[in-house]
Amino acid sequence: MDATHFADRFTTTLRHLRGVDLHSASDVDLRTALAHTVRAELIDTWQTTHGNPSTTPQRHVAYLSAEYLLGTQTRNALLATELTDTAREALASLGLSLDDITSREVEPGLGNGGLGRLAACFMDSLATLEIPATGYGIRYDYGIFRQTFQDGNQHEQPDTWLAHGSPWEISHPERAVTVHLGGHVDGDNTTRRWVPERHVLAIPCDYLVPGYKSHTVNLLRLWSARATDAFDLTIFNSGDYEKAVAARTYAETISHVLYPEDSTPQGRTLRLTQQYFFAAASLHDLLTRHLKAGRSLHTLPDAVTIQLNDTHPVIAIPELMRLLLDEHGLSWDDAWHITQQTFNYTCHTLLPEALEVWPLDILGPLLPRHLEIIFAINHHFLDDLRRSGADELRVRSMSLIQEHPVRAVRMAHLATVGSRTVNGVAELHSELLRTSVLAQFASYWPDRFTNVTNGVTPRRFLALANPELASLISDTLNVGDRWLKDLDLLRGLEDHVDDPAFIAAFREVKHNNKERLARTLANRDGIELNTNAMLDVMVKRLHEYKRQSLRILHVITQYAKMKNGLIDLATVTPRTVFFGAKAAPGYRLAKETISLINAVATTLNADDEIRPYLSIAFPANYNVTLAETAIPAADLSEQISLAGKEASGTGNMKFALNGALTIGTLDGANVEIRELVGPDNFFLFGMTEPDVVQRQRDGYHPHTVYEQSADLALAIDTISSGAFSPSEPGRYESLVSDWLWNDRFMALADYEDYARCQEAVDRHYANPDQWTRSAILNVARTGFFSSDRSIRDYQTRVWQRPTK
Ligand code: GL2
Repeated sequence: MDATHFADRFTTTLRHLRGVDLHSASDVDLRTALAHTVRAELIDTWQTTHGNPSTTPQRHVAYLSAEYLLGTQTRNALLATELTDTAREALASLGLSLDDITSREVEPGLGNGGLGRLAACFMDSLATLEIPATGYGIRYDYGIFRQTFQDGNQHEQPDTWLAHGSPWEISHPERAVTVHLGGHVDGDNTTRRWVPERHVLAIPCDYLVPGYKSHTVNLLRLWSARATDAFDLTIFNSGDYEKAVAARTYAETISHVLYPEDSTPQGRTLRLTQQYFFAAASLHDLLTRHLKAGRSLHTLPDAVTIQLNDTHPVIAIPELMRLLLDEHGLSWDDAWHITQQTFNYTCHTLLPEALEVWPLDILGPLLPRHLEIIFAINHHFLDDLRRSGADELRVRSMSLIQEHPVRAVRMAHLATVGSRTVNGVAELHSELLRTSVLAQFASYWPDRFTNVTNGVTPRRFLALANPELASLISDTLNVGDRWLKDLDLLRGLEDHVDDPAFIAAFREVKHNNKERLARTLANRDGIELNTNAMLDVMVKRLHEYKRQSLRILHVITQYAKMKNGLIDLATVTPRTVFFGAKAAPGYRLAKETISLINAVATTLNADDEIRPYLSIAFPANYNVTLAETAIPAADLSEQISLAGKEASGTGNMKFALNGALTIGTLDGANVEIRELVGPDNFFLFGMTEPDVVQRQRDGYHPHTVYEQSADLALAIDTISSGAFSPSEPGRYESLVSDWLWNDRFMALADYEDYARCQEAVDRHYANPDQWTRSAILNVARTGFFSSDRSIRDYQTRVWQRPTK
């Protein structure tokens, strides 16, 4: 399609779809028409990919995830279809700017953080690698809350991403699927029948997922909940209007809002309802398609592999059993064989509180038949276990049911028992799964466990986010943009690491990216960014284990020393410390940390003497869109979680690929980043995971650490003195006393080594050639972290066809 043709289609779409012409079009009209114009291009390819499943020889991948953190769609679709220049030219010919129109696009924030963003990267890679796949999830009416700061405190506003419609969505109310809930189970010992009490409709809302320059467009099918007419009518006819409305409200609440807890879920009935709602609708979809293609249910594992993204969709395992047993009349053994060969489970955490358990008194009333099936699965499993010689202690600890503090289903155990393969998301994490969290399962089924290290899509996080670096790479490697599909080609940049012209160009790109970020922050937040300072970035959800506290404590020490004349300002490497972080609304310590960071920011940034050397930028509402501008501008990437707690991290990969150096612990994928970029190009500090275990065993006393470190004490005492909260000196007492007497994630224990390491960062940065060299090597050596590689690993380690 050429620019004239594009312009023509665009204006026609404006007229026919929005009923406006160019002169009367609003921002929303322009954005919607542009999206539809590009979307039309994807539809034909999509229909060949998904038209007729029986002619598809490849096994279909179904990715089940409660979260997809997609980011904006239009620029990505233009990139994938190679229409960016055409669109730009076409719009310019109409007096419009592509960048203006796309910059106002609203991102669907249907996820909390890394787990949801990973799902989005995987969808991109599946399509790019031409693997037929469907992503299934929930179309939340409200995604992750919009964060604002009032007096430095986080406030949550509803995320109204659908306010002006969703032009990338194709919704099919006529293809709704009914999902049942509640009720009881009838029957005798041989035939059991679920008599549900409530029914809701699941409406498929489809998003097209284009592969980059590929022949595949995949589908992301998000389910939206609606009340069934039948349900409403019965009540309505009985004359109880209020009750009819209540029924509708109940149904629609299911897909209303994303739970904003990252890594620490709360066991609420509505959350389990959400999980079952999308798992059941998705399985219905998959089975219908399978049967329509004339296939037998016994061949399901040959045709489809279902990847469970964490435990959120694990209720799909007993649901498939129920369908096979109760609806299709299969025997237990056959149903179990099919189920167990179809599912795979990815675990994304090590925190015990993040491993979901569902109390029987929540699960039972909502899904009575599923609870029976779970008990039966457990019965068979524990019998086998006993037969293999396991003692009762072992049987109890591996059981799918926990007895204390309340009887509950352990979803990670159910997932492990019901899946063919279980994987962790980085080498260290998979190892810790095998040796600690799921150790007994790993020794019982050693072959079931594997690792697939996470990855990120270079299309969004290099080509779109960092166009200047992308074109420098293309010019330097002389392979066009082939590297975008084969990220190992970045290795070729190593040949240019001593080339003065390349070094200068690389440095200029970084500087331009800082200028771009400065413009964004000025417009978006009224924040002034010093583009001549080192940009030191910590962006991720706010959680104690990630240790934003460690970062801010060190900033405070530096500030206090500068104020007290303990640091000669003339020797200081100027830094801007950039934070982006949302806290779960009910997470008190996390919210206090946000407040403290803002208070320190206010003090530092108002201090004319200090500000040129040390300042803080903390824009509210960090999201994918802001990440795309912040990451390319970063010099230093803060990945400072307590070793053994961050399963992988994926921000760490995005920074390295964009030429930031990491200061980090040996945690998650940091370990692999450091191995690849080399120890000279990575700033390592802190305890290792075995150190952490040992230290905890020996008894950890943070107060003693405080007494023994003058610098740490300076930071904490400065806070306690009220320096950042003059009107309320005791404002941060709860944080301080938690550090001194609890410090579950041992920020204090790693403080001294972190401070030492930050000095090494300063020395390295003081030599720009040395720093740029390290930055280039970070880009050159991290091609491994393309999500294309992760998906290929899933293909070879997880998704091979089962052997009979
Ligand atoms: C997470 C992990 O915490 C994070 O380390 C990992 O990179 C991602 C993706 O695998 O998954 N687990 C989790 O529950 N959330 C994550 O981000 N929310």
